[in-house]
Amino acid sequence: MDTEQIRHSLTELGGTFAQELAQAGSRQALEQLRVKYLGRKSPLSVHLKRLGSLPAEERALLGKDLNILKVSFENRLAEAQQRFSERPAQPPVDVTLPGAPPPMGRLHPVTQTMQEIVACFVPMGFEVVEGPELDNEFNNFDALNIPRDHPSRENFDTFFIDPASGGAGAPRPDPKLGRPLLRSHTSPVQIRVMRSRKPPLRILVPGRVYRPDPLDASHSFMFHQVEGLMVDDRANFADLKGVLGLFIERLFGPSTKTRFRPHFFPFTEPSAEVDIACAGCGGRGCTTCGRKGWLEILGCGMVHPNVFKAVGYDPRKVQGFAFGLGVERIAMLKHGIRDIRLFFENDLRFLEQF
Ligand code: 2NL
Repeated sequence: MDTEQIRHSLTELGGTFAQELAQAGSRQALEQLRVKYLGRKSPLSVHLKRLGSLPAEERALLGKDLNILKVSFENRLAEAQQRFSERPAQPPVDVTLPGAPPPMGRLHPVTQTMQEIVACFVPMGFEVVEGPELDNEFNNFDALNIPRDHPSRENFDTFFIDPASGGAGAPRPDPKLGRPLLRSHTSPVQIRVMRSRKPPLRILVPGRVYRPDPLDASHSFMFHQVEGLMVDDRANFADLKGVLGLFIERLFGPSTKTRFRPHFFPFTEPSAEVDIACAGCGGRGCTTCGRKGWLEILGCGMVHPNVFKAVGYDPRKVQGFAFGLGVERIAMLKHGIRDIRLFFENDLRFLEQF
């Protein structure tokens, strides 16, 4: 072959290389191409070996061309190699598919129960009112006919707050209002409402309350209450029974048996506790109801005249009833929960069941 024929064959070689490279579908195919076009027995190598026998001028020119082709083959093979070392193509994304649902939260079972309780009273004309968890001795005790020497005022029965802990700007404790404290029931909110409004009143007060009880399966230093108060010139014990009867029907079902049992509260007279027949045993007695057949669900009574006097109402002109219940207790009865601490541990295995 003279140099002219060699050049011609190189053009063809470049063409077939490009064709075969485009068809190479694997690493092995590329390796075969490398051997065929760059290996020791390849036309390129053979031509390069023979360069020595050519006249100096032709040798330089053809050598240059052969080298350009060789480098070009090497580069294109390396490029193709890259294609195969990339990760296998992902299946295309279907943008019309619905997205992965984001994890949804929910209301805490105590909040759910509180809302269910409130929803029973709203159709009976009760208005929801909230007030501060940090209140004072007057609203929490004095106004509720709990005198200064009453045992529930002892340091051990209430969380008193050191007024000095508020710093230099802390309000000076008013001797009439007494020391600041964490409310032990939501009644101080009713006191606030009665002191600022005239009857008739129908209010419902949900909220957190605090009592320094040692923790056990049925006691917590913080829990939730819903209290209710109705005051006008004629609201009587029959109205109390009607309102609470309707509440129990709505929350526990229309055939729930109830009983009113005499009781004592300093802020009501007469007072009662209300029980429902235990759903676990149908009144026959089981471990849920302590073999009594009845479950206590709330306390109630006619507002004591001393409470009306304390808020500036004339007990000869107004009368009314009040009631209070523990939300956790109701939630435990409704769902068969055996330990109140589960509500406050934030364990999702518990909370996600509601
Ligand atoms: C219970 C019992 C009760 C009240 C709360 C009340 C409030 C005012 C006046 C009169 Cl302002 N009474 N509240 C009355 C009776 C019972 O709660 O066992 N709660 C968990």
